[in-house]
Amino acid sequence: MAGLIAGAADIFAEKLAAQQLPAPLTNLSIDDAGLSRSDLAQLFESQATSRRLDLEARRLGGEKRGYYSIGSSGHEGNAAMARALRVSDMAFLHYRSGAFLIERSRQAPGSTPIWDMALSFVASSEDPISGGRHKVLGSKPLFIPPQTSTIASHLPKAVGAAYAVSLARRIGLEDRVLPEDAVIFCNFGDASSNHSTAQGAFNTAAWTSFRNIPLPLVFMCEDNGIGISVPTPEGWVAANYANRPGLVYMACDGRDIASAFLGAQEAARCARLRKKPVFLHMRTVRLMGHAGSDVESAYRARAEIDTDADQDPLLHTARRLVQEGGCSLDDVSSIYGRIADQVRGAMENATTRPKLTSAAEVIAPLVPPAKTTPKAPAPADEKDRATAEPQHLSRIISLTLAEEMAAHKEIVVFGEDVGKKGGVYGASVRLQQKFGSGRVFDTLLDEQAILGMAIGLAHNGFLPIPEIQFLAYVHNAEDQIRGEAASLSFFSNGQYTNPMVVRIAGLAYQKGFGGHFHNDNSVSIFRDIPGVIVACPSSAADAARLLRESIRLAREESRVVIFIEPIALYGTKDLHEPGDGLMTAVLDDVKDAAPFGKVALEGNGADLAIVTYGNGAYMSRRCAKNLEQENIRTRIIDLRWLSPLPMEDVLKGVKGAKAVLIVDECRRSGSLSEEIMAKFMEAGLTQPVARLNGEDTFIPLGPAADTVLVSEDGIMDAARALAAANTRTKK
Ligand SMILES: Cc1ncc(C[n+]2csc(CCOP(=O)(O)OP(=O)(O)O)c2C)c(N)n1
Ligand SMILES: [Mg+2]
Repeated sequence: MAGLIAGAADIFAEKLAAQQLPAPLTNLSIDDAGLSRSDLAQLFESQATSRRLDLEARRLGGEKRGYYSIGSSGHEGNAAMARALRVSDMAFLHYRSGAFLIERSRQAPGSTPIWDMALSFVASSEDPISGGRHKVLGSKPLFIPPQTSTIASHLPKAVGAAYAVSLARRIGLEDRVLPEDAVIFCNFGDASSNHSTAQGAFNTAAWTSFRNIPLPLVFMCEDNGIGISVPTPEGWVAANYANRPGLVYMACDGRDIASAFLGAQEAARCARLRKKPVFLHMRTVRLMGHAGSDVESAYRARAEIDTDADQDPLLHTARRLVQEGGCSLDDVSSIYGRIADQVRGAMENATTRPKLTSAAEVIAPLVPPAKTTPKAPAPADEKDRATAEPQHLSRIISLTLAEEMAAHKEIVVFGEDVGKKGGVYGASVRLQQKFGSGRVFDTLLDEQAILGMAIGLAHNGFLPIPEIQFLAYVHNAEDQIRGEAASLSFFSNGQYTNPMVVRIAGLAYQKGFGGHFHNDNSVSIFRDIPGVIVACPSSAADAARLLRESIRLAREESRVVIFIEPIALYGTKDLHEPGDGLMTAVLDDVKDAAPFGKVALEGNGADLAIVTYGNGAYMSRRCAKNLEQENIRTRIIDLRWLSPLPMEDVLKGVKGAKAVLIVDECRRSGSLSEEIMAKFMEAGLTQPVARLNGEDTFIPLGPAADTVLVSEDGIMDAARALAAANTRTKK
């Protein structure tokens, strides 16, 4: 035994050798839990394998041949949950779930969990889940999408996935990923249960269940009593969840495999058969500190650390193997020794495997691989008369959504007030009447829940089109896009994707509601998220074209698209004169889509190219007419795509123009005009360039708003100044 503990202290092995097995925690037998001797032996193997992987990861970390490691030691009771669930019960895992993953792999013949995890721990490009990008617990054949390290951020999508299981059944979705009777599983720590993201997910699940909507979901809180160095108040978790309306509370002891398996089975059964969300509270211990670099003795008393070590779940399973499993202590020791050798061999081998070596390789899965067989559109539904008449932007959006929903049965639209009311601006009007409350539904008031719902739905083959009511309100839920939706393809090397089109009403110039929160003019939070596409239409016709292309990008290329709808243009009908109707469109006449990465070029004036989007494009069009009367001939380059910026097309568009004006309605700092300016510099643009932006401020109420926003007067002045400078240079 001594040989196998070299490098990192193996307290389990030491205690086993010293025959220090703990007293039973319960009077349950393995028979009571429905476990056979061979079940017990297999569970022990999974637990022991996970433990040895932790120890080896630490050893390699210490030798600078591996990386920061956060282990599963003390939490190996979660193997019982893996055994109680089916492999197709999608699992969103806490980082201490090594034993769960190993145990689950028994249900997928041919799995090689030790080798796979070893490759992941040493960041080899052969790691089958992340391709060497991150140490994550995940697997495509095991239905385990990889999770990020942000605690609790996987809970909203678990709720969404559970909702997606029952919704797929209700509306008869054909191409679903998960079986009809699947359960969704997620686990997390005791400290994480306090996070607002977790609280939001519990509340969403409870709210859903309270309304008698089936939600086959198990939340498992693995309570080791501490979060890094901060103890969770004794009894807090039970007190908090034992009596929540809509949540079924159960408890078990993860240190004792019989108790853990009983609890796991009961929770799985309740979720699967009663379709109720369950909160399973599993007692665990944390062994070897929080993570590889953590010095636990700095904040925990020695006695406390030792007490936990005495209650090691491996020791409890070992005791059962001896008392009920027909093994001797020597048998247990030799099983453990064999596993230790196997894990060490795998880890050593893994260190010799290749790593990612170029930026191109690293970033490749930010754009997911194209689908091999995009689903064919269904035959078009009967036409809405409204498509034959001129419509303003918000109505065109609802009509385009209707067109797309009729063609693609997997599309679902949801958000705050999108159902009966049809959205606060009517952009989803009449969709619920047409497609039913399964495909168009009101959510509870929680943007994080809405976006988590979108991710979860996407995991079961839906194409979600969530609506965020106002741009200013996406910020408290931003991580669901930034940390979760956008990163999934990256961390799974393109194996998991969550395509969606997030519609967001935003930008300024709104005359109805005033003030900042309904006039938020910054989109910078989306523009730096790797892989995310941002689109913004500036007219009704373009809204149809851009929305079609955004939906295609999500459906066929699995992309995450943010679709910013300028609120101020929602109801705008006229461009130059009252009654000209130039901002409206007849949907039946707009047959095309706006190709991704291509700008809309209007006019070919040689004096000035105006690069703009959204409200800026609207104002620039109006100004172009007036400038023409002053002999300043313009062309307008409507970006359409705000991220990634279609710079190749922009550079083509400005060619031959004597000057360039960037009309960027967003506030200056972090604005896309900064990026355009930088790219103009890099491209060696020779024409004079100027830019207009909103001031770096929040938007005030009433006419004061005009003092801080780009205005038509401002555009006229800047255009004249550029033209005059050109005339002077010519002289
Ligand atoms: C949102 C967020 N904040 C902070 C952290 C840093 N962090 C990582 S683990 C952790 C403690 C989690 O404790 P608990 O939920 O009890 O899980 P345990 O590690 O005990 O299993 C913290 C604060 C994080 N990963 N995510
Ligand atoms: Mg904890």
